[in-house]
Amino acid sequence: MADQYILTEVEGSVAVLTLNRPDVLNALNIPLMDQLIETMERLDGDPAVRCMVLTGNRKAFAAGADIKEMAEASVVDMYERNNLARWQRIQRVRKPIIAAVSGFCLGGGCELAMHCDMIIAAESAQFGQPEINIGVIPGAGGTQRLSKVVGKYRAMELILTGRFFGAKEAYEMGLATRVVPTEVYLEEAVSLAKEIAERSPMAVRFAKETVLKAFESPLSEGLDYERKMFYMLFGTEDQKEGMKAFMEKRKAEYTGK
Ligand code: DAK
Repeated sequence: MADQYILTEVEGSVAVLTLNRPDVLNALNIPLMDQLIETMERLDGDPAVRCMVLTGNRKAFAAGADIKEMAEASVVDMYERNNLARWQRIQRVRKPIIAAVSGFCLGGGCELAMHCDMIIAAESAQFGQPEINIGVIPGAGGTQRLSKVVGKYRAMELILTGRFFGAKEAYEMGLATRVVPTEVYLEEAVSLAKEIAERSPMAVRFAKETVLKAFESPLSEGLDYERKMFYMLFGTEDQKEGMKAFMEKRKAEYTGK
């Protein structure tokens, strides 16, 4: 039987996905990435699931792409592996994903966290893009996403030196959504996921898509996009329910219709 690199647990409408290669600090090899993508896409299409949490273990979220898998690769090998296509599939997941990070979150691991929509960092979290130390540069969006989040001058220092930085610094730079005690980092992420899961699933997905648009388009285009998404929500039962519940002073019950 193939190794199970992704453990999945569904709690109500929240799915928790755990990276499971603890012996190598959850290094992201191709079979793990394939299982992760397959799981995320399956859950993205499952109406019972409204939000996902992606985590590792206390010691490591993920210490990067598997160095042993790529050490001897040629340019052609790397091209043929077409790893970027795998990452693009993660980027296309429509439901929100919260990264719950403890321990090492490095290289491709940090890029994976940045593919998520929020990052809950345990006090023990250690982020970094250390690829420069092994003769390469970030390859799954690190140069672009980290720069957009923390700004050119901080990204430049982090990527050119490869130094690790802790949860507090990640929070101060805007990379981490929250820093929480290590004992409760997963509970905090799941609790945030449950809070989001109570909202209208369509509005949540549209909100995710529209916020992401802000990173890819000029302001005028993003505003246009937002306006259209806003109007579209008036075609959902959830919008009627949400506004009716407000007027009736009760909690809305969203169905995703
Ligand atoms: N790959 C493979 N194995 C790894 C690993 C990694 N990234 N990180 C750790 N391990 C393994 C170690 O080899 C060791 O295995 P054994 O030797 O016991 O068999 C085990 O995990 C425990 O690690 P250590 O003994 O080193 O543990 P320490 O506590 O002493 O040190 C550390 C922890 C995190 C500081 C250290 O392990 C470390 O520096 N790891 C490498 C971190 C790193 O350089 N990460 C960036 C990798 S490059 C792409 C997309 C993405 C990428 C590339 C292309 N495309 C779309 C094309 C991403 C690239 C990367 O992430």
